Amino acid sequence: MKTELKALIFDVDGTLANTERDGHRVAFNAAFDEYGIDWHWDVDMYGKLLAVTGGKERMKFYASEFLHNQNLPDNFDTLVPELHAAKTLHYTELLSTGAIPLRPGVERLLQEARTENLRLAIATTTTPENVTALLEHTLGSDSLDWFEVIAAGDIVPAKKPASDIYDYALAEMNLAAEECIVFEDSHNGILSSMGAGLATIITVNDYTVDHDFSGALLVLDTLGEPDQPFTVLQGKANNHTYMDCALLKALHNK
Ligand code: XBP
Ligand code: MG
Repeated sequence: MKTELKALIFDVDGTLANTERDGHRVAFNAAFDEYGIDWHWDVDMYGKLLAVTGGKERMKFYASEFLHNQNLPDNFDTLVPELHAAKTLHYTELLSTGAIPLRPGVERLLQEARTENLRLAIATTTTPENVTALLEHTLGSDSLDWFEVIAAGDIVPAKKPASDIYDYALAEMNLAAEECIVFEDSHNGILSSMGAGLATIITVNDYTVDHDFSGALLVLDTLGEPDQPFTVLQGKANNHTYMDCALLKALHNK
């Protein structure tokens, strides 16, 4: 007899909402402008930079990988956290305009999971303020309480693809990996969740559609809606056309 499905754990960036191209990227560029730094990350370059999770880590990766640490701004190492704080302000301001909606099916599935008493959590590398801003401006302030644990940012020493953030969320909820299903969107994300032993459903986006999702429970284009069916890219969805708790329980029991 398999264990009962008790909780759903969600990644944020790329999974709850497509925040990278029109959110984080734009905010990084605004912070560079604010500080008079002549860096501009276009859509293609930003895709390459997503190889590294975490904004501070991403700036250092850009400096080493693409600029070979040449001609960097003065005091670059101490500037990075400052630039990152400025970027977080630009990002949260952008979200407060309602610029970035949730992906299809996300709100419906969260609501259904609450009705069915499935426990909810978040595990992300992004800064905690960014999660709060996204939830508040899409689902309303009350939605922060829907999540028993919001594991985010520098709370653990190693960001995804390390499993630390998922290990942390499981420990906080006192749950075994077998009792949960994770929603992710990227290769680094699934490496992290599978590293913690967690079954993982993927919804891809433009930046991650070609990633390796070996071992995923299911790979979809979106979670789908009753009038907006998902496309199954890998795995079997038992003739369902959108993600709901019945499909989650069936997948969990397999
Ligand atoms: C998300 C990220 C984040 C954001 C930026 O990865 O890599 O770093 O791009 O957030 P995942 P910060 O979805 O796999 O958790 O700038 O706040 O670090
Ligand atoms: Mg992600």
